[in-house]
Amino acid sequence: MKGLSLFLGCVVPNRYPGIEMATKLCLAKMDIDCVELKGASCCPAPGVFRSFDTSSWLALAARNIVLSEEMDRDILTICNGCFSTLADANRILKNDPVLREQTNGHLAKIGREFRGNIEVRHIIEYLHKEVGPDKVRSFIERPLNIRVAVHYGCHLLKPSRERELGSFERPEFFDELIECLGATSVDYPDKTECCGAGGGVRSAQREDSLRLAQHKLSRIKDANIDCIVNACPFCHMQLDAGQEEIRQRTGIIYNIPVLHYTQLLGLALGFSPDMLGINLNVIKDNKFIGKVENE
Ligand code: 9S8
Ligand code: 9S8
Ligand code: COM
Repeated sequence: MKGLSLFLGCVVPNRYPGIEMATKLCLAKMDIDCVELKGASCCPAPGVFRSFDTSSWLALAARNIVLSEEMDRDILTICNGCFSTLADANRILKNDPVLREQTNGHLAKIGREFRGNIEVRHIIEYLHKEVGPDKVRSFIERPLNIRVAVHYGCHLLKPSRERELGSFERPEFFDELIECLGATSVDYPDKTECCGAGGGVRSAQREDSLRLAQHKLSRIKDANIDCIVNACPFCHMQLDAGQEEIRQRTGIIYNIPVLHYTQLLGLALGFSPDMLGINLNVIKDNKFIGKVENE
């Protein structure tokens, strides 16, 4: 199997740099061969660019893929949106000779060519398939005795015919990666529902977008959990910053800590909450931090 190149996307470097720290600490600790994908641009975001203009979406995605091809490494994404764009574009370009030729015409202008010899991975499916919950468990230094509401997000599961992740209506792979850290993944209604951010909805229709987030957050609050765990910085932003936006509009206070999976994993691997950037969230909950640290 090839080594990996880490594709950061836009939201992590610009809004939640703690997720980048957490990812790098976890990969190093688990001895996973991964280097940064230098020179990458926006993936570009599937729900936005792809919806407007497929050929420029494909050309920009192809350029990012080619950067990793040139290093002979598979791409590792830490965001559902980036995974969606890069995995879908990679598959389309491998299988459709017409689109591949058209895209290579664009790439030729910058002296590059799509060859189709690498894979695109998402950190959750990668850890589940290539490392496995048992091996992940073997790295744990601080078992987490907490209740977690996992939020899969849309693009990790769909289009389901392309994802090969088992059931997309009742998926289990993400829950298994949480339970192997000692935590309990709590079931709640509408678990696989959208956070409301994707597809440009958060930018274009903020009020509708927050209504969807509010629905999801209230379901989660009722489940009596310690934190939400996601695998997508865009979901992360919506569920974290969105809580404050909802408070300003409605007065409803959820106060639920939100962690990217790499931050939860980092806690279990023994890193401090500060090293993992958990304090960079909008929602700061010292009770949660105390509970994790005093176990
Ligand atoms: S890059 Fe630009 S906007 Fe974002 S984070 Fe994930 S999806 Fe791809
Ligand atoms: S859910 Fe629906 S479209 Fe998405 S993956 Fe991330 S953002 Fe939240
Ligand atoms: C969501 C990405 S993760 S997008 O807004 O649908 O492009």
